[in-house]
Amino acid sequence: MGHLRPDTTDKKDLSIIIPAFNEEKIIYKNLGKTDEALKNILQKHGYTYEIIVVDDGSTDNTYKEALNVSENSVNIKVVNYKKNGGKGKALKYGFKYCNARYVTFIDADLDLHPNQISHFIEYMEENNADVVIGSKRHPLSIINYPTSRKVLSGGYHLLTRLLFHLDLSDTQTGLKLFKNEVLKEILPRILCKKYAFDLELLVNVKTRGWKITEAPIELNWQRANNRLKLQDMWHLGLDTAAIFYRLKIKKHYQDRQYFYHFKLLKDYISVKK
Ligand SMILES: Nc1nc2c(ncn2[C@@H]2O[C@H](COP(=O)(O)OP(=O)(O)O)[C@@H](O)[C@H]2O)c(=O)[nH]1
Ligand SMILES: [Mg+2]
Repeated sequence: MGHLRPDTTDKKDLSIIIPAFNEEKIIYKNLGKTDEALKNILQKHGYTYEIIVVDDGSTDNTYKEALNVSENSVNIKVVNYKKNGGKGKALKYGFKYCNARYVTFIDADLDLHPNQISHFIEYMEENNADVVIGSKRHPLSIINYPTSRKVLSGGYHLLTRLLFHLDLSDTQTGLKLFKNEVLKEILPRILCKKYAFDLELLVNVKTRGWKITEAPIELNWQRANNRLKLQDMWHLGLDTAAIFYRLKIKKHYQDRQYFYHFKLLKDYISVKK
């Protein structure tokens, strides 16, 4: 991380956004682990960070548990809203509270340990990239997760390759790193709120000409149960078809300054409220 110079403005060096839906059993422990990891890989070396937890309308004690951790750490901020909207909505909402040059998305279950963020930052700087995404199909990745999910992930990868010709080997992995300005430009264009959010985001990042690099990851499945339901897969399929329609037929993602500035203004007003 030799090239990441601590910021001299009041901006933090890194914001990490953690979407959380019904995670009361693990959120306390995992936020502690994340804070600890970032202290070691960033703070120790003079870099600053913030952890933004977004409670995505949980119906359990996720919000309370997250607040309990934040009371003991100046680096953790917890935000929430009432109605569950999906991981994409949570990440988009969390970004409104970010104040850092680099922004990371990571899942609350810590299948992907936050220690890996330092490699992501190195990848970004060495490759002069704007976005670094973790890929389960990178030759150096070490992955340990259920076979049913491997099959699903392989099928989805083929489908998206066929439809979008993206030269990316995995759009869906939870760990991603962005330059702040990329998200500022791209997020207002994103309409998907659930799992196809990742695909829509990356399609837009590519369409707008930002550079993406794939990084290896170490993934260790942590959950006792697979939470992905048949209904989620149905939504993923429908949303993917909608992205195809918007990209190829409606040309919705092409440059539309009016649309973009209107959305920015709307988002700004909703944060101020
Ligand atoms: N399943 C689910 N996860 C959500 C939702 N909103 C936010 N999340 C968070 O999104 C991340 C990934 O969810 P997870 O269930 O682990 O998905 P998986 O890793 O693809 O099986 C976790 O941090 C969740 O807490 C939601 O509506 N449903
Ligand atoms: Mg998970």
